[in-house]
Amino acid sequence: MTNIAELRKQINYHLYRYYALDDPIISDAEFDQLMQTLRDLEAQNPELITPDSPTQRVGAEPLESFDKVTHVVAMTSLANAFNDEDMRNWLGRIERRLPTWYPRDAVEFVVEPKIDGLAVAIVYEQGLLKQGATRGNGLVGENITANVRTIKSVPLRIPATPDGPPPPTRIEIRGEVYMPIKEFNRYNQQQLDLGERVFANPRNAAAGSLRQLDSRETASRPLAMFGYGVGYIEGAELQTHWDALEYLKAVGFPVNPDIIRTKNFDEVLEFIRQWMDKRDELGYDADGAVIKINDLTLQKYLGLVGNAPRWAIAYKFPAREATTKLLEIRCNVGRTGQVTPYAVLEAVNIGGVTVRQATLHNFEDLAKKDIRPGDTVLLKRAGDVIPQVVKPILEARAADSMPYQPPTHCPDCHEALSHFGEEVALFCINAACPAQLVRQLEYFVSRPALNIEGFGVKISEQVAQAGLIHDVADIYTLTKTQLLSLEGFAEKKADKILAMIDESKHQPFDRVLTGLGIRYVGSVVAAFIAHAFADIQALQQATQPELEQINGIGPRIAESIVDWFSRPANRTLVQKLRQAGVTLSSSKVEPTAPQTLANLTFVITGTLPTWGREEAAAFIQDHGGKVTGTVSKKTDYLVAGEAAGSKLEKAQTLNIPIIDEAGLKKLATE
Ligand code: JCF
Repeated sequence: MTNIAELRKQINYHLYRYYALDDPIISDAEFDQLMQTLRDLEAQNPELITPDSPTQRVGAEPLESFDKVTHVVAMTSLANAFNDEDMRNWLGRIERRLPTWYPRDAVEFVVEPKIDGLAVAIVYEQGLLKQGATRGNGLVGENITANVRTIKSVPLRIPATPDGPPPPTRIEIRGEVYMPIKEFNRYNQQQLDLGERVFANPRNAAAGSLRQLDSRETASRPLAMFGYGVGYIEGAELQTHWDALEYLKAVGFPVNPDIIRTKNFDEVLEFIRQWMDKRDELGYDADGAVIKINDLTLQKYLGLVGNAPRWAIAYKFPAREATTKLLEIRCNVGRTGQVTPYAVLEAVNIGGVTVRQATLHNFEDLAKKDIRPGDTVLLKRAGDVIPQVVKPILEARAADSMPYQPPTHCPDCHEALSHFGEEVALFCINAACPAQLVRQLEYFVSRPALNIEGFGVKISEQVAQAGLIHDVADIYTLTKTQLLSLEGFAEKKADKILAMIDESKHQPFDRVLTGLGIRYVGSVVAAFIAHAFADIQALQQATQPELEQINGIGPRIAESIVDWFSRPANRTLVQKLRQAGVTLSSSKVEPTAPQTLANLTFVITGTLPTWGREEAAAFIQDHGGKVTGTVSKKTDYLVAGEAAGSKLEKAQTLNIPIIDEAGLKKLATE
């Protein structure tokens, strides 16, 4: 048997290679394999689970509220500089205070990009992560330990390196938690696909994710961290800030690789200039640079002014902000029918980019900020993110201005809009709404779905507007003559598109499922479904409790699927796709096990002696049986293990046969 401690060490090392060094030495698949082995071992030997096990990063039970944490050493803010002159003045102030014994040309500077995230302090005791806290007001922050533990680049134990120094008695590591731009854009796209809220910027994304009382939610957010200093340390000595950063690297804590050290102040300014010019390429949202005096003794000597250190300063990059006139508030209709507002602006240049439109996020946000047509508004642009309207400039508001009223009717098809349950979002529920059709088609042909190359946004609009299609299945009946009637189409292009459409019929089931655009069913969930259901017929007939039995599907997704199939227009769509010859079943329908449990419905409860509940469910399903979550008259057998509770009682009252794991195996082999 693999030594569990050894395996854990191996995995932690690979996590360090991946997250701290950005230099993995095994493939993702190999890594997943190691993790699975560890999970299996821990499942069999729960007493061997340790708090620093990589399996313990999935989040814990939700909290009622965060406890307060008083910082041992205050977490100061930084004074700001806005130009080179401010920087030279800062240097002048330091040189004037330099003690006589300190040679002027011995002063060293450390310069780093300033990340726009959330400052966090992490305490390790004897190498073990004990506490994570927000900065709060600098003196008192919030205890977010459970959330910090889910950030994969944060080691649960230091050293995380195989040859690192021994762990210090205690250390408080400070740094910035952030969401990398790539992850931010990916996360927001996924939220859009699910019809969910998006974050305005990476900073809000990091702050919002860390503020979750449910750390399981934080675990699902792609956060990262860079250490930028040590609050205090017991059991090791540090002479300089650079030493501190080197020390963090040595124990395997991630440190921004862009940080530099120099004695030359012109070089300091030069580096700041370079980052400013390539800030869109840094991979994280940087709002400036931080310049620090390297020598910790000198830092101490210089001390604080107010609540900011004299020995450090933040050089703020010019804000990519501008004011302009908001001409009009218009609305878009998305694929799910969700209507979202955006601003049409008088063109304005922000940091070299001409902006004519900006996002207004949603109607709630719009109302909260009381943004009105005709207002002069403050705009902001960050990284690769869509420009956003920050607020109206109230001083410049016209006397006769009126609050904005959200639309009552669809801007495209003019049908009345509706709300769903508690949600503030507005929806156009007209299945024949042309705007939705264009969005649905765009999505159907997109890369994660049917991946029909060459069939872009433009063609989607053309075929919908020409009335050639009424749902996405209609693309399979498009004719060459029809395509040739559209602007910009010649023989060759029409032939090519038709061939690509034809080819897409062979795309696998999960891609077709993705393309249907069922709310909450993106490509990941679609893959789970395609794995669990042999064909769309079976999926269409599944009830909500049955769907909830499937790995990766919760009540919200299950409800959405049932709702989708309950609509006649959608059932017609499925029928049309079938007639067109599109793949609507999984290829791996070949049952390997004899279907001895066909037509039988099982409920599993309690702890089984050797199988986990999922394993037992897989066994039943492999043998053709069904597994549901609740005992009812339709249940044929209750499979009960140790500590079975209310389900056992219910089965007894309903006179449902109760079997154990051995009984189940026997039943399947008879
Ligand atoms: O990246 C940052 N946002 C950042 C903030 C980096 C630093 O080195 C900082 C900081 C705030 C305070 N250093 C201090 C002392």
